[in-house]
Amino acid sequence: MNVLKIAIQKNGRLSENSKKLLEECGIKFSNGISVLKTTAQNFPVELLFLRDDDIPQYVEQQVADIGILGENVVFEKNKDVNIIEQLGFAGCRLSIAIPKEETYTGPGYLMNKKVATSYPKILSDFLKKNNITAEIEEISGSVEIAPGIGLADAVCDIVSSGSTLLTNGLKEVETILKSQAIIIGNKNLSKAKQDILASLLFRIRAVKNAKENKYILLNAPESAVEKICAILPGMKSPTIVPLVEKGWCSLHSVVKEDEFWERINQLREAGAEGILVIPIEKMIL
Ligand code: PRT
Ligand code: ZN
Repeated sequence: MNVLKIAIQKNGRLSENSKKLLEECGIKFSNGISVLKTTAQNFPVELLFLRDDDIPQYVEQQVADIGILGENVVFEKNKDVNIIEQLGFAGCRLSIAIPKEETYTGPGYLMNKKVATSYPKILSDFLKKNNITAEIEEISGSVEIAPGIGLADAVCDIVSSGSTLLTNGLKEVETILKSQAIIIGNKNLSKAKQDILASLLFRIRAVKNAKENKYILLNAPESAVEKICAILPGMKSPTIVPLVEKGWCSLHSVVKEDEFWERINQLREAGAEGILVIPIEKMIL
């Protein structure tokens, strides 16, 4: 029987969201005793639990067919795999940071300095692109303490809120890479595995679209409908249902999560009342 083997992070920032995404796609996993892998009960996939750093290599070698991990690790490992889909979670950036009292003058600041990082490939590409000669000090963890203990002049590390840099007396001065969780895939998947992947992606996109959008219902006088329709494009166009009260109707549509507040104000100004905003569970375009 054909099964698509999916590598996810065993223990870390990506683990919960990766499992949650698959569960939101309606895939149920048995709580097997094995800590290495588990098989889905109702979909032809198997989960392998790995360190994120190992996932690109295992996908290249087809120990796993696809993997879920951060773009930062994919670009650093630089394996021969396909990038299949961006997933929109685990957003972060790989940035250069320097002691906060220093003045940054651009990439040239790093000339002949020592930079500590767990991302030597991405950093070295950045330095080359900017014609900078600098020493790369590769360390695997707690990169942010390197300048404080005299190991390096600057760091190149993952930043999310920025608070780790701040507590270590550093400031972010240059973003080298913006990253989020993605799906990578082996380049030689069989037709049967490609078909499983296609139906998995169909479900993932429905979950992602649902998260990025809200269902909106509102009441409005008929005279305001045209103006409101221009603000609410919807998937095709808004649904309009007459209300018992003469001259009034209810409009239903879909708004993008990130445009939401801006649209709400425009709608109220146009005459909308009783606005309800509801999460969408799945959205198939
Ligand atoms: O054990 P394994 O090798 O599997 O895990 P790991 O320790 O290498 O990775 P993990 O679980 O820490 O992170 C997995 C992935 O999450 C990373 O590869 C990124 O794609 C993504 N991600 C998102 C982050 C962060 N946000 C993040 N904030 N990875 C790490 N951090 C760390 C960063 O290294 C720094 O120490 O958090 C600190 C900075 O956070 P702020 O909020 O203080 O800026
Ligand atoms: Zn790792």
